Amino acid sequence: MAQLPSAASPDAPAAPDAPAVVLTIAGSEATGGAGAQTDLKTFQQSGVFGIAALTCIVSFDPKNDWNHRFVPVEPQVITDQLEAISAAYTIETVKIGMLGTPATIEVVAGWLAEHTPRTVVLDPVLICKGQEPGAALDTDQALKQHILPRATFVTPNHFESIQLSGMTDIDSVEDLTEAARRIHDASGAVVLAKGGVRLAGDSAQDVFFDGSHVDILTAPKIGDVAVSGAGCTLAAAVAAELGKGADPLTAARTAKSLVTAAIQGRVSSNAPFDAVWQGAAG
Ligand code: PXL
Repeated sequence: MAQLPSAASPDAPAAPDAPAVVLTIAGSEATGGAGAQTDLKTFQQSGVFGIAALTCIVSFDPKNDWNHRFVPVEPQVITDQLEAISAAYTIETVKIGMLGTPATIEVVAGWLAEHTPRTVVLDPVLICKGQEPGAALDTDQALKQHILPRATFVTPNHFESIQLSGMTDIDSVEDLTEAARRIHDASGAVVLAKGGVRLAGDSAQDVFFDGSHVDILTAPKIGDVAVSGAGCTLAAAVAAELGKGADPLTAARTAKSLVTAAIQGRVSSNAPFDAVWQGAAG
């Protein structure tokens, strides 16, 4: 009987270089434009092995102005996912997206404290349209208190930059730079504060600050309306690049060009917003 070559056979092809492993701890957004689905597409596009632990299920409601229906995953089920993941792999690079409740934050903060991954990219998702305002405030407080200090890289959008910096408004790149400095001082993390379509002018400008160096990342603005999933894609691409060994500024630049291509190649649907398409990055 002919013998099948085993992996150890001298005839077996050489194994390719193992990809970097990157974990996202994020919510599911069912239409695939944002959340964990977007993170996994970005990881694949960036050439890393993506893993996801789900924190909540978001289902937009087309009968109610596309508001978010938000269902948290049981804390024990989040713990179980993280247990399986960290038994299978040593996780050195994590991206954190929507957490959604103080109970989820407690689980994730505990896991971060136990496993101390080298790189923690935090997309500080503060608001979900479907959440009850009181609960959202508690969640925001818990995120600032328990997750932000563990982040090594933070990617706040315009609204999140105002909330995290304590500034009353951000109207210019100078304001955004001040916000990035304040968020760095509060967290110690590298900050990529996103101006996106929110600041006046023809370009989408983001401010990078690593504690000593400020860099303004600029790309042409594509339309005036934010595209669903752009923030998730940027943070996931930063995590992927850091996971592959890039330095923070190079990771930010590569992520910015991926997200710009993904916005250019966006997909429209029957929902009132377009979704980014990572595959357009080529
Ligand atoms: O884009 C922010 C975001 C992140 N994560 C989930 C979401 C959204 C926005 O809808 O649903 C799960």
